[in-house]
Amino acid sequence: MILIGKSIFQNILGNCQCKEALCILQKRYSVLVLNAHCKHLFTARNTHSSRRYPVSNLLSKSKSQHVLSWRKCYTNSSLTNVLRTQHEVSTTQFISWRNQSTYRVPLSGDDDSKNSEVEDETEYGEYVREFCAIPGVGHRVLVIQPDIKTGLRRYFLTTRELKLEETCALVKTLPNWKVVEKRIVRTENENCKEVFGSGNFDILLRDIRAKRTVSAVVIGIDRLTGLQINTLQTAWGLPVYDRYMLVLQIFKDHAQSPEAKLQVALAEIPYIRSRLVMIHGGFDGGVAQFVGGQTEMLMEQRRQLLQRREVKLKKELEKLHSKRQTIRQMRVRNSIPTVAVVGYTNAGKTTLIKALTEDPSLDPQNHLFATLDVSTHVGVLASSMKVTYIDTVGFISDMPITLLDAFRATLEDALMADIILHIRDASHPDRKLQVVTVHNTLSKMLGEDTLQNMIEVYNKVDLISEEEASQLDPGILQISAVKGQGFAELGVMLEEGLLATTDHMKKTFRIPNKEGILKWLYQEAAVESALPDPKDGQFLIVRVIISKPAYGKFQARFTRKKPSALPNV
Ligand SMILES: Nc1nc2c(ncn2[C@@H]2O[C@H](COP(=O)(O)OP(=O)(O)OP(=O)(O)O)[C@@H](O)[C@H]2O)c(=O)[nH]1
Ligand SMILES: [Mg+2]
Repeated sequence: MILIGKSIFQNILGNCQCKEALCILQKRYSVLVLNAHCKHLFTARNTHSSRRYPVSNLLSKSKSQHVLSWRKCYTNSSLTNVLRTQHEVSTTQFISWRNQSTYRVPLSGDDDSKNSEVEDETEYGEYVREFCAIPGVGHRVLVIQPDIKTGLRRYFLTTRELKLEETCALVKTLPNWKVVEKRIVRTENENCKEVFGSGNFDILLRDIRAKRTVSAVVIGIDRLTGLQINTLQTAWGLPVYDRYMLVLQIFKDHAQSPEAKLQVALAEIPYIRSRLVMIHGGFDGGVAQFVGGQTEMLMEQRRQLLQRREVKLKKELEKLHSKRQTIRQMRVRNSIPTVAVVGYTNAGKTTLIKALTEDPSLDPQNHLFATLDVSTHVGVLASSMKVTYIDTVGFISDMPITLLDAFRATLEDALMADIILHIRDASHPDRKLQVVTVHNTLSKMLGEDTLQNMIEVYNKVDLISEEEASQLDPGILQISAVKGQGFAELGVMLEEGLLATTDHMKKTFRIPNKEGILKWLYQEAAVESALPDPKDGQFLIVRVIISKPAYGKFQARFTRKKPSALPNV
């Protein structure tokens, strides 16, 4: 039993008339099932061919007993359902022409809505395999960084060499991917079909064909068009990837929680959408010439499928999101101030939180996008003030906003924190671009106001010389998350910031030297110090940081008229 997909049919149609194509297929396969995509392609080709054959005519003349009716627009899985119920076939295989692989198609049940969900999943799975699948064995990669001098993609605050290094770092983050060669290639117009001008393109073509050690090419551009990818892949005979694809794969690889997995699945959809549009929207060769009528209908079906999937994923995410909102409300009730730690990927966010909280669950790594899940960790400042640190996903330059959009809900939630702590990597040669990237991304996502409650620090100063340190932006605290350098000053800054942005206040009480009140204060507030009153040993002078509600409770419980608070120190 063979189920023929669009691509294989398209390939056969590419070389002959419709009637002949059908004959070839019938001879080749004992049972022939052509799905809706084939139908559309076939019809489109038929109306454009010099010899016209109505599809129904062809079918009725067909000798094969096993060609299923095309009257209904089947997707692969609804066809498999027909096969299962009418032909008692329990499994079938799908042949994909593009990646030359054969894989099983799950058979759907009888329930209609379940069927359509399974259909969607199966069809979507095809797109993923076609546009996003990478081999598990890894790749030996040639990284090409286009040298762009003008236009929106020109290098701003960075250099082509640094950009090349970052693209290589992305490649190396993927398991079993190795950079075997890297080069910078000049281009006048990176938007053209071949990305590079004819001279450089020919040199690349010659070199790549001669190299047997290279199994894939990565172009250090945020996003290539479908047409560009097709053109380069055809010319070079190797898979070609852009930075979006790399980041997407890293995200897929690092996503652990259900939430992160859903977000990555959501981030994948715009990528697939753009690839489908590029192929069927009239920009690419092949099917583009048949745009109109049936092909438009097919495009519309696909658009709706992607939309359905997007809505479904967003709903599932929303469920998790509301769960997190409840946690946030609880946090507010418990009055523990929050600090969201943000920054460029690999800047040291997780390392710093681990150092400040000693939370063993945190696992900092020398990888790009090691953290994809928002997580919270409670630490205590020198003043005994409890703080919840929120670890977040790192940013990267040229990150397509569609990719980040998938993480927006979680980030927005995290960034509702009382303070945003921006970790800059002082040791990175690209630190200026990194800082601007973080600022732009935050203000793009959450508005300019977000930056107002932000504290910034330079991390990794143990890796730079004193001279380099003196050239950093003055007025920004320098720390080392690994060595603990600057932690005292950081603690003070956080405390001051939190006192300004939350309802917490510093108070000094004179209380009787009995266990009861002090115990209560230890439970409800952060006790900085509790010392005997030098004037009267029967009393204690207690310095606390206390929230407004807790202060209200203190007054109601332990003071009759006015609070016996001493003036703030
Ligand atoms: N020498 C030195 N290395 C540091 C310092 N802070 C972090 N690192 C290292 O930098 C690498 C990245 O640290 P992470 O804490 O995972 O960075 P991150 O910002 O959480 O990265 P993502 O989760 O990928 O966004 C790790 O190898 C850390 O050991 C520092 O102050 N000094
Ligand atoms: Mg991290």
